[in-house]
Amino acid sequence: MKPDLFEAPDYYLLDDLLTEEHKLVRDAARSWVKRSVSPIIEDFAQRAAFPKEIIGGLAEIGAFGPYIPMEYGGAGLDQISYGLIMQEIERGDSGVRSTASVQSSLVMYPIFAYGSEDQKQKYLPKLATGELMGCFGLTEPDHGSNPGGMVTHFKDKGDHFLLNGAKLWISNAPFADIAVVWAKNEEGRIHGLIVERGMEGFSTPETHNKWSLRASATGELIFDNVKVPKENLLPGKNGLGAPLGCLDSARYGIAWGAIGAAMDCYDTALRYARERVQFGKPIAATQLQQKKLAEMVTEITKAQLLAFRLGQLKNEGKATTAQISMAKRNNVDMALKIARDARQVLGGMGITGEYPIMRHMMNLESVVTYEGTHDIHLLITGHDITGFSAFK
Ligand code: TGC
Ligand code: FAD
Repeated sequence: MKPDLFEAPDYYLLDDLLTEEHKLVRDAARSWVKRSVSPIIEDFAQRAAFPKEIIGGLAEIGAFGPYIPMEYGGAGLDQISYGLIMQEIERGDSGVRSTASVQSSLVMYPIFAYGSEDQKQKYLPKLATGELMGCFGLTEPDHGSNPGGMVTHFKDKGDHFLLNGAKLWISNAPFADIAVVWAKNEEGRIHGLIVERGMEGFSTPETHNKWSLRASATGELIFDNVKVPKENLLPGKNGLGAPLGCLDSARYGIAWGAIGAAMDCYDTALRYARERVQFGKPIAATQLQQKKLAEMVTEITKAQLLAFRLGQLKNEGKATTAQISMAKRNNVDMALKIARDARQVLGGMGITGEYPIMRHMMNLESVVTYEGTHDIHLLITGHDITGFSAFK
């Protein structure tokens, strides 16, 4: 793979809107990605292996619980800093960002928001340092877009709960120490349970043969009469709104993360187009390639402004689920289209691992699907503006 010469586009001088803290956090994440992710990621993606050695670095740049208060080991940052960290990590690789998203928004967030004080003290500091890694089990083989139909369930056995069922497509599952699992009780009400590796009847087989997110470990969660201690139930919230509330936080991070992947594709294509000579002149001097590059930077700029404003709304506690859906959907779609155009700018070289574009493009096929598909987010907007749910 080529040396990482990344320079971020900032066409509308977004940096002027950032605080010194935002820029420090962003620049620290950017340098770490150049130093620790870019040199190794292509090799891990080619081998479909998760680079465990990056866990410590992710913790150091504050990627595990950026907005979780410092008293629980988090970085205590605001939502724009959180977004900027996700942008920089996904600039390196969506799978690495996935690892951070799951740990922060899908494991630390539910424990922080819905957990007991004992659960917070027990798990959050260790999750923040990466000493413990977690995963989030919502999706099931027959319930993806419709998680409310889940069949994984638990029964009250007096001194413990007995958990049965299966989850599919779970990021980090093959190596996670704990899983935040969503399951129905005997009344059919959804609750969150913390399941620990080593509990009898709990297994996490890895999902192989992925063409996307190859540097992220994905697996199943199988629960075969697992005895879960009663103190492992998250007491603070139940119902489908509990897992969906975590998704709001993760989807917000993805809206920023996708900008990072798009920036990397644009920056790579721009540099290549300036250097690649055909018909006696750089291809960047041709109108067709300029159209692609000009449209890319326009779309990145629009996505940056959308994410920044959403970050302000999140900081003020005013961001709605539907606003987050719009940003996740728009920005991931934008990144995927840019990846496809950028790959064409590189011609045949675009399909190789010498450049990051094809890897980003394949990764983004998962990003456009997980955390709610492109279609589902459109329908969430449709519901919000018309008042009619297309799901019922
Ligand atoms: P619906 O009737 O609309 O809602 C049920 C209850 O939930 C409430 N609610 C929310 N609460 C908090 N935050 C949100 N985002 C919420 N959205 C809805 C809602 O108010 C209601 O509450 P109540 O009290 O009235 O009961 O539910 P529905 O069954 O019609 O489904 C709605 C739908 C389709 C939008 C939803 O289920 C959905 O978002 N589906 C997509 C599933 C999804 O996103 N799965 C993601 C799995 S995790 C993942 O992909 C991780 S990848 C991570 C990585 O590697 O980076
Ligand atoms: P389906 O729900 O079967 O959808 C198939 C198609 O039908 C889609 O195009 C969808 O948009 C469309 N569709 C569905 N319903 C409607 C409708 N009402 N109207 C119109 N079209 C509709 N889940 C977790 O819980 N935890 C994780 O950590 C996690 N990590 C993941 C990692 C990867 C790499 C992947 C690929 C997925 C991951 N997921 C995870 C699961 C992910 O959230 C689901 O794949 C996603 O929600 C879609 O569910 P599905 O794959 O079952 O597709």
